[in-house]
Amino acid sequence: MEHFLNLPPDGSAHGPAIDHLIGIVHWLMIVLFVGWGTFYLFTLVRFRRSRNPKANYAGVKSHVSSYLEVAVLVIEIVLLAFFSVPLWSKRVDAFPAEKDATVVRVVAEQFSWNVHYPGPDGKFGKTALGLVDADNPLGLDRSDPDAKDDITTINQLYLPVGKSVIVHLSSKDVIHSFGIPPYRVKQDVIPGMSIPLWFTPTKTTDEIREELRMTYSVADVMKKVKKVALPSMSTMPIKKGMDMSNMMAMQDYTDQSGGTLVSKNDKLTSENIDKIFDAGRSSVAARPTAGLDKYVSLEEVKDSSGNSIVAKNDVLTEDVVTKLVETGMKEVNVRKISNMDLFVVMQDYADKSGSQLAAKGDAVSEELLTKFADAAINEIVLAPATPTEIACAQLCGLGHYRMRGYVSVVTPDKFKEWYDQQEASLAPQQAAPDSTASAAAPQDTVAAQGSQEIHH
Ligand SMILES: [Cu+2]
Repeated sequence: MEHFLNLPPDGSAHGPAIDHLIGIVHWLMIVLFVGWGTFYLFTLVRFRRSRNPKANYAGVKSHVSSYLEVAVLVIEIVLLAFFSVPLWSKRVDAFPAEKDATVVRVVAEQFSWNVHYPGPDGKFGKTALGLVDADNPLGLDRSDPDAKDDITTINQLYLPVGKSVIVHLSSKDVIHSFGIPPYRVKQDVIPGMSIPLWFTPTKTTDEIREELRMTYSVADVMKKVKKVALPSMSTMPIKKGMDMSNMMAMQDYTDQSGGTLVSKNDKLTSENIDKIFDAGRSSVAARPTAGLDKYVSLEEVKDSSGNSIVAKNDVLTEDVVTKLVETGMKEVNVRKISNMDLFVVMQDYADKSGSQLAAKGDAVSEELLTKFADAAINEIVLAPATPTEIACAQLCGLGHYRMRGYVSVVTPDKFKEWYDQQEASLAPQQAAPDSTASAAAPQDTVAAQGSQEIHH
């Protein structure tokens, strides 16, 4: 059943128990669905009008249905009392000792995860609302002795494998939800509360990525080639209140003092048309929107002076389409975009002459796919770049989808290396504790490293 449900890989010590419970709950639901469904169909036939012209006021006399209901109730009580509640109580009660665990605070905000490590002293430094700013989202008070060695990161949660983790969760604004599917944890994060959560990662991020290896057909993407017509530009008369939302401006429109009213590539909504009209114009240079951003160009396009304006493998965004339209082109050779840029290749690849095309861990780009195709490599092995992410499982606002924290579960050695590095980058700031600017330094370093280290 667990296999059939296609659950994400499980890298947590308590994961198998959770998956097992998910499995039996599904079995119970299948039995109930089939049982009640069959009973419903049975009643439709058995109590049809032609056979029962008169209603029977006595109703059912047998006790079978009562026994069945009791049986369902008993099964549900067993599931709750012997599976769910023990599992749940272990999650919320049987916390490991803090000295045996990696202890970390995670403070959610719209739309990021702020991570706070206590440093070697094991004590979280004081935080204060008044100190919160863009460079110090946690409001950490670096003048507090306990705070001197504290490490903070944004959207980067590093953890060593094989050691329990205790995460103290809180939120600065709205309700978020801290969920890491491969580690089978999920907990709502509520402003004004500090909620602890614990789990023991048994697999590193790299190991989980290995489990997600899959073969991808380069040949199939390359087959999705076609010629698409480009929209043409025209000068259209305008009137006040006109709506041309499916068209876009092909030039900037300014008022008398030179202020921009409507920019090139802006949609010609009725407000924008009114702005242009009110500025004393009676026509507008426009083209229909192309909606070709699902395609990448197969050709390089140069302007009249020979400068490349669209490179091979560029996505045909509206900006790019405008550039093509301006050259007077009527159609362009494209292929469907692969949408594989969140994946990395899982082995080294070289062309026939032996020169390297990609190394394990390289991100899959449209350009790289074209290189593979040119080298006649038809299939590649890939996996998600970031298989262990903190997903916010709560619709917490319009930027909710941007709220992605990267979890890097690494070997204890690598974790120590990372931790020491973070500590080392704190050193110059300790020499100048009064400087607020330097408080940002460790975070900048982390943010910069983070983007590179995702692939490791
Ligand atoms: Cu959120």
